[in-house]
Amino acid sequence: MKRKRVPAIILTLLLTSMVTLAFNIQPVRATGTVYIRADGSIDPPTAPIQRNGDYYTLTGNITSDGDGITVQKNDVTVDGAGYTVQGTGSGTGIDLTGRSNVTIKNTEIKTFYDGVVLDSSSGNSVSGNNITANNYVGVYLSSSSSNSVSGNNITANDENGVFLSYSSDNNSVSGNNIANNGYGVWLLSSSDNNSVSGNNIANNGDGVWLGYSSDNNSVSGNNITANNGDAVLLYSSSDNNSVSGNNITANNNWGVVLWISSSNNSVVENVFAGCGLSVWDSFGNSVEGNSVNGKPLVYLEDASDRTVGNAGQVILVNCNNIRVENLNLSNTSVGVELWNTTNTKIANNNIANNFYGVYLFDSSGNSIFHNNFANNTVQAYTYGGSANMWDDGYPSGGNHWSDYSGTDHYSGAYQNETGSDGIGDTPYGIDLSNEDHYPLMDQITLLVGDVNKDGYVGIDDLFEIALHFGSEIGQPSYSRPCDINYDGYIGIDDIFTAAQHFGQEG
Ligand SMILES: [Ca+2]
Ligand SMILES: [Ca+2]
Ligand SMILES: [Ca+2]
Repeated sequence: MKRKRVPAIILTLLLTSMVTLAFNIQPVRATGTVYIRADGSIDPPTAPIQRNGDYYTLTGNITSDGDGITVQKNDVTVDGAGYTVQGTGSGTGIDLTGRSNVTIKNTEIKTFYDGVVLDSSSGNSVSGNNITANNYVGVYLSSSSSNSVSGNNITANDENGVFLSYSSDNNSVSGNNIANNGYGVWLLSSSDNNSVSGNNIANNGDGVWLGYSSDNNSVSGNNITANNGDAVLLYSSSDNNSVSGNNITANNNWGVVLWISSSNNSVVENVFAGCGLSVWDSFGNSVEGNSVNGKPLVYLEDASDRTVGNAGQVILVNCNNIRVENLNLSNTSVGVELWNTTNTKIANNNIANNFYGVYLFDSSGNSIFHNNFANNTVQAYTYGGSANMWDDGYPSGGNHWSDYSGTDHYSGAYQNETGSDGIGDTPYGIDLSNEDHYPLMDQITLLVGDVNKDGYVGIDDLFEIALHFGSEIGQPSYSRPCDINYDGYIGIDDIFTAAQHFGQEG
């Protein structure tokens, strides 16, 4: 077979266009790892870095399918001048292993395994960089102390934005934007005396974790917002830490959790909105001056014989005989939490739109009735064999539950007598030891005497009671809202009680 010959002119045209293409559309060529050697030299010398004494300035982008820049000299500054150090998913963007007093600034560091690594490094500064889209951690500190990570934009890293581990102490993480990472900031494994302050920590899996004996750290003045899990979690013997002055808003799970032997921490003057505090087997913590949805976060430990006043959330640890009444405990992580608490009364509250309405750990012998439980993800959660009273007997009744699906055709203590009574005919079950025997069909009103629930105790409320005067539970004329004292009879004391609240608004 005779080969077809390609005419020379076509070959020439083809080659010309290929050469033109090669010049016009340059593929991203890996420059490979650039070293700043211990003697101060740049290796390879063709790398786009200009040296002026101990000051190294990038003059172009660096791409590498291994590490980006490895710094082997102490006491130098690497100024990215806005250029990019880019990887291909493996290696470290800028490696400061074993370094001291090195500054990395103004650099975009992206798509490595880790963005910046400090291992056994001290006194270094990582500031004003854009550290993004790395496969593992944005800035990783291991066994490193007295370093500063500040003013960086640390986003979209798969695992952590900033990770301090293996006894990384006395470091400062401040003024960074730490967003859209797998997790925000982790301090683990005996990382002590670090400061995490003035950061914006948003839309991460969790905000800040302090775990495994990480002590004496400070988390302060941060904006911790819209993280998918917890805003701040202290766990596993993380003690003597301070969480203060943070804005903690709209995180999907807890605002602050003190979990598993995290003790003697202070949680002070934080502003929670749409979330709050939880405590799990942790004691001796100081919780003061915090607010939840604009109202005080009430935390009592080892307290007894007290009434909770105004509150947006109530946490009781090792308490006895506390009264939690007439409160609106809504739109937070948990409305009321009881840990090893007994003999406490939770009554006449609105408990709505929380993750947990009421959360009881090792807490028995408490009375929870005449509350409105509305649209909490978990209305009531009990743990550790807690056994409590969820109603006030018959006819006084239990709570209103927005997810109760029973009907009301009968009356009587056994709900087997003819005539409805405003109480569900079947119990509302929580678990084997916890059951509301007399769930209320209608929401209770926190304003006593406001029969028609218009937020005011007026003459129409008194007329309404008078209209049903003399009727008994089970009779068609009986109206539970008019039975102000819940005794199954609409009588003169109901009118008197309502009259005492005449003119009140709520
Ligand atoms: Ca009934
Ligand atoms: Ca009214
Ligand atoms: Ca009555």
